[in-house]
Amino acid sequence: NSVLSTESFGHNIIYRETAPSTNAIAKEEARRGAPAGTIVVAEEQTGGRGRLQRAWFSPYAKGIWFSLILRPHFSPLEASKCTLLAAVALVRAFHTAGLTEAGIKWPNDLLVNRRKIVGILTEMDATMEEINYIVMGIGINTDVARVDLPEDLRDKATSFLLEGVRIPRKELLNLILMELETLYTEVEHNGFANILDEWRKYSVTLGRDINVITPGYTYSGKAIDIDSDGCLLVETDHGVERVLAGEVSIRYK
Ligand code: BT5
Repeated sequence: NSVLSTESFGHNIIYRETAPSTNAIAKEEARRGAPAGTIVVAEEQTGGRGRLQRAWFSPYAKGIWFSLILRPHFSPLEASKCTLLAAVALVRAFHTAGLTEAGIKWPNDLLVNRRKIVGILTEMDATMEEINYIVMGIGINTDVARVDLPEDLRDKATSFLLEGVRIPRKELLNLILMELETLYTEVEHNGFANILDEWRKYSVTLGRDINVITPGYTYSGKAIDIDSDGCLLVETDHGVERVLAGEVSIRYK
């Protein structure tokens, strides 16, 4: 903890050499009353998860695989914007670390030169009225080399190493926790508006022609903006569609 410069984020650390998924552990710990700001970090995940039950590749000591427990006072309806908050915090931290080309692909990816370097998975336990906890899961490829990548990720993924930026994982995690804490504190006081503005600046999705892929059907259009709920607005031949994060993927055309 001596290296941490945060007020509370990361002061309570649950560290595992290996874990199925840090999100699963964090949810368990949150249910058992772990305080806000607790993080779960693993060197390796054997069952790392993305959205829609997709797998997240998390090889030993080659990345930062962690989950942060939050207990916010805002409405459960605002929770999905935590993913946007995390993305903005990560871009800021990456800038400080010397990786300046990272852009945000809505809703939960950071890309460098069209390749994915970060995935974010936000999960929540809440009633209609209030949030019990949020678990924000973040996976960052730091030391992943080309040979480490499975075939299907060779052309889709990148890392700090592959982008030629070297930074110790602890240092990067500290930078990230500082930015997350700063933005989260700002949101608890002033809401999400400023963060959505900053998100727009870092977005590599807005202005693009995209395919929206839902489990049921696919359609195409142009990503024009996000609204105050963090939904993506897509201009199609039939008018503007409002796309909710969670159950969709988008693909650039
Ligand atoms: C995500 O899902 O991008 C969210 C990933 C969240 C991972 C963190 S790690 C800590 C915490 N614990 C967990 O179990 N999860 C969180 P999605 O948008 O569904 O993207 C998944 C897709 O990304 C996969 O289908 C692959 O195509 C690709 N992918 C998997 N592993 C990758 C990696 N290491 N780097 C780049 N792309 C990857």
